[in-house]
Amino acid sequence: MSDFTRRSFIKTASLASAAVAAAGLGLYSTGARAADFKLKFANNLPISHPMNVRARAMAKAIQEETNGALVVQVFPSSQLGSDTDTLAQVRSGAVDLFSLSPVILGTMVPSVQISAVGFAFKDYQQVWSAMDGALGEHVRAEIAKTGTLFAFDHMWDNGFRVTTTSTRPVANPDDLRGMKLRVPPSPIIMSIFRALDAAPTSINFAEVYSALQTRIVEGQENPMTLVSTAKLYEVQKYCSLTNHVWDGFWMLGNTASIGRLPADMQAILRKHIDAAVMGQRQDLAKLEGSTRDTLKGQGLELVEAPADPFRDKLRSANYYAQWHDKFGDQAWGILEQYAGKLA
Ligand code: X2X
Repeated sequence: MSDFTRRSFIKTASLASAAVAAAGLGLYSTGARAADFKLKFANNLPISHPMNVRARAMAKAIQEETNGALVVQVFPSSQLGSDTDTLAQVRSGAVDLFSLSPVILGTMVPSVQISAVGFAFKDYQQVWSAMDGALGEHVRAEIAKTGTLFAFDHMWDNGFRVTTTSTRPVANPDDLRGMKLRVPPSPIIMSIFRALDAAPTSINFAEVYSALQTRIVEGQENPMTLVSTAKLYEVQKYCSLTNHVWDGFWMLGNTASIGRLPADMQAILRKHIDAAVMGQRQDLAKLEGSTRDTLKGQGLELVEAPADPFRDKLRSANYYAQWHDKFGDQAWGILEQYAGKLA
């Protein structure tokens, strides 16, 4: 008899004794209330994005393994609100799980932006060594210091951010001068494009398509998988392969919400989140090549944009020195352990 069937058996046997027995299992301390737990998982990605494909499978697997005792409801595409709204909700516990990029979480915990320093990571070997290693550990400790949030062990992948535009290609930093570019509500992404003399504007992702369509902005910057799944190619002409920042999503949990789950349920939740995250990383790796062809097929002109001139311009604008100062020597040293010397 599975653990969860045994529990429901206990529950029907007698509420009084069930309450005592269930308390021993950590399910609940008083009688009557059902042992079911429901968690809301919010994210800002399109329903077709590999993260949401994996998240649906994850929710199904959790429900099956707990015989319905734990249900995770997935809310994609900013259905519960914009990123900044949803961050407030996960802090309060109105939302229990939220996948959020460190570039936006940085509005609450500035130090977590260290994984988004411009042109730091050159490939995924560096990315995962850092984020599944000491740099990820450092950032998760910073998130835990909030007391209201924690981050699960491994990050979802978003990808290397490229720059799409409707007016002109971006092959070098001079092409960005004065360009009205949408960026996420993110101090570090804003600072990159200010240092490159663009004219960045913070807009939540939910409004990006319409901002591009109405020409409020000329362009935006995001990984190719998002340019594809959010159909941004419908309102853009060029895709410049700047790869200026590697980005991911921390799977954030409201500490109190998740802490209320019995220990074995928490273990099941962690196991399936990890499996979904690792699977999604592989999905994006597989999509890398085909997404270029898809975007070309959708009419986007792909433009090479070698990193060195951008990196040199950031250096001359004191960008690296400023962020080194903000993050401090210890954290910066951990970053350079994986990314090499940055300035
Ligand atoms: O808002 C964005 O650009 C996105 C979807 O990449 C993030 O969540 C940072």
